[in-house]
Amino acid sequence: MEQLKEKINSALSLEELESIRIEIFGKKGILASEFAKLKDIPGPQKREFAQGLNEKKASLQELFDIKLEQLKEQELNKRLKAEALDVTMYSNISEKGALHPVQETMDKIIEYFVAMNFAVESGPMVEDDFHNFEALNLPKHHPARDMQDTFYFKDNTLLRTHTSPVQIRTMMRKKPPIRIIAPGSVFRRDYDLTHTPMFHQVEGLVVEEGDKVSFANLKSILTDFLHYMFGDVEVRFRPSFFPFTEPSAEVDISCIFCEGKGCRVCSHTGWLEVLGSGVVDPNVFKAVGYENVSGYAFGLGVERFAMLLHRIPDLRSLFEGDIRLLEQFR
Ligand code: 2NL
Repeated sequence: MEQLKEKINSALSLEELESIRIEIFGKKGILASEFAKLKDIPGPQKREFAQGLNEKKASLQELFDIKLEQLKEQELNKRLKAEALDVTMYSNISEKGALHPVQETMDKIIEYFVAMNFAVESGPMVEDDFHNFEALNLPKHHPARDMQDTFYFKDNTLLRTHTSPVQIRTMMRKKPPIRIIAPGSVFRRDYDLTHTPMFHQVEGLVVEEGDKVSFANLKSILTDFLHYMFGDVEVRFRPSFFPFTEPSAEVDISCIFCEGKGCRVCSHTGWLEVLGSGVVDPNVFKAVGYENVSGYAFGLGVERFAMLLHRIPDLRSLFEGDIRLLEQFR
């Protein structure tokens, strides 16, 4: 009996205690074999023997339970100590962060125009019909303001589909000369390989009194800008149409993937379209209350520039937030 108590008391782990439990209390254990002797004990002593055995079992059980609790607590404390986090611990392991390629591209575009004496303007993303469409010579029922392209709220409010309303607001607030760019997020109901419902634009606007500003000024600055962004490329102005400019031109660069020889990216034309531009339509000036002025404007999609500069094949990878994409830009 004392030996068994000693055995329980000397257990050093829950594992050891478990094997002792089986040895003493188990089906084929010491107590079981003691109880088995009961059938050989003659009648009169049977009761006394059984009683003694039950008392022995109860006191061993009590000792066992105490020991079990002790060891459980001991092991818990051991684990807590081993898994403890020192939140005050100093660490000099640091990983360098990176700008998202869209932000980095936006910064580079802004840097160019700031160096060219443009001011950076911003405005609301929730706009109204007048600033987003009407003032830009986009009358009601014009296909570009189709329900399919625009996110509408009630009461004439919508998510801006371009950053042009920033320029409209600036013109209504200030007199010429105006020399600004408007970078920011814009929204259109479109989602496929080459379109996301939110993307980024930089638009530019230059306005002077009289007839000082010409298409030649526009050509000059955009050609220089594209050389700054893409290096030694050919730049081509191609007649086009926008409701807010007249004349209008789309601007192409020679394909940076095949040097203009023709490949899949440029659809075998040798050219990549990168900008829209033009001389501001008189109807736009009328809408903001300007008279006797001249100006040019342009607009570009930042994601497209980022994709070309970094050779990113799928537009959607810019919006998935996959850390493995971002890690490549450190
Ligand atoms: C494109 C075309 C363009 C403009 C944006 C503009 C703004 C005002 C007045 C006149 Cl307030 N024009 N913006 C002009 C021509 C083209 O963007 O393809 N963007 C990605």
